[in-house]
Amino acid sequence: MTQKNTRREILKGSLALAGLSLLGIPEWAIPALAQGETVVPFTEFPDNFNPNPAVDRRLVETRKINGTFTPKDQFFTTQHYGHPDVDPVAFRLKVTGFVDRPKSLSLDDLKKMASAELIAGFECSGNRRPVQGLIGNGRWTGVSLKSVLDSAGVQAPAREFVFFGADHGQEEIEWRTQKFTLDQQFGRSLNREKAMSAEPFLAWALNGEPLTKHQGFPLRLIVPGWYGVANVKWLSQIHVQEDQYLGKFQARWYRTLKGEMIDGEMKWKETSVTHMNLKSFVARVTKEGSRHKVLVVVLNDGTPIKSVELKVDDGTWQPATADASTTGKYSWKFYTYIWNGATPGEHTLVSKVTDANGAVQPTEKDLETKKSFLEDNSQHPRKVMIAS
Ligand SMILES: Nc1nc2c(c(=O)[nH]1)N[C@H]1C(S)=C(S)[C@@H](COP(=O)(O)O)O[C@H]1N2
Ligand SMILES: [Mo]
Repeated sequence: MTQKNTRREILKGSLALAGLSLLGIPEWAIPALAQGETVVPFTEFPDNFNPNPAVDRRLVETRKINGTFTPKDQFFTTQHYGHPDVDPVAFRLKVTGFVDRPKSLSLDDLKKMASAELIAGFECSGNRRPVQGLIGNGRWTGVSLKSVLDSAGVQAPAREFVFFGADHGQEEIEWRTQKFTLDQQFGRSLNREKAMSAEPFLAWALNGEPLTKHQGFPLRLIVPGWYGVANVKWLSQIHVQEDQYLGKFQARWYRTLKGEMIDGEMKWKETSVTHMNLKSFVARVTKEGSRHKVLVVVLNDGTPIKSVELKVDDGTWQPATADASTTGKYSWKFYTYIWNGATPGEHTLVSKVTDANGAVQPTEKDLETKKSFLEDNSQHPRKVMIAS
């Protein structure tokens, strides 16, 4: 609380100096900008937007994004049971179930195995308009999941790898007419093919520093290219089993209900939230002299990006330019569009991304049959106000 207040005080102070509040820009909107560059307000944004709606929740203010990697004190944070305290000295990662050599690994044991780096961004599958703040990009340090599993010796019947966090809570579990209230750990699973692939990563550092409590100290799983929910924080156990894991956050909460026409018939599909869908959105618009600069953020499952385009009002799609600072298969990507001749008043800016396989970011209309709100990767028309 104290920390937050202090930060707010500082923000208020610098705002008063800059006089931005006179322009109607709320106190938290202070991106570090080039000299003479100012932020153009989004008129669709909630006036009362609060990037810290609760002690254990933080959203990224996309208009403040000013670097490839999201700083640790800005990285979004969301989870179901709050932030548990894990003692790093007593910490052990247990590997149990269908393995030849069950493990109980300290942080040092893990660090001795290898130390690799991974650049990966992700968004929560619930990230959506108008704020789009459940998103971040990091440089993670850790060891590949595969090397830990190989050292434990995965046995033939193993089909499902369950990742438990140290966080837990009381859950009411319903089965037909029965109800049980039970204490449960947060758990998520990967199938054998995914778990044993080269990508999944066990990270102990973000941007070169130990993970913060918010981001899963001391150890978390990162599944590059997948939605945030796969990235189990405060990882304490990997249990290898034969049966599918059907825990609440695996089988019930993180699924998408969507209609699909197959052979002229509507099929209602319920699918698991896994890899990120191709998405872009206008993160901020700034004014530099007489021209405006539109920053577009792109995230997907790692498929190379073919193009990003931007449309102003009823104009034609115009190409945006890739920013060289955001390369790397699983990094988020920045694109910029220079908007010349913007006229005073309200305008709508919308971005659209196409990947190398020809997949195109859908419109809101295209996602009409998606009933549940997760996995909203639709094009997001941003409303901005150009001052006269
Ligand atoms: N142990 C644990 N890990 C978790 C969660 C959780 O509730 N418990 N929430 C998941 C969800 S839904 C998201 S979007 C990401 C958020 O990661 P971040 O807080 O580092 O941004 O953590 C995931 N990992
Ligand atoms: Mo999430």
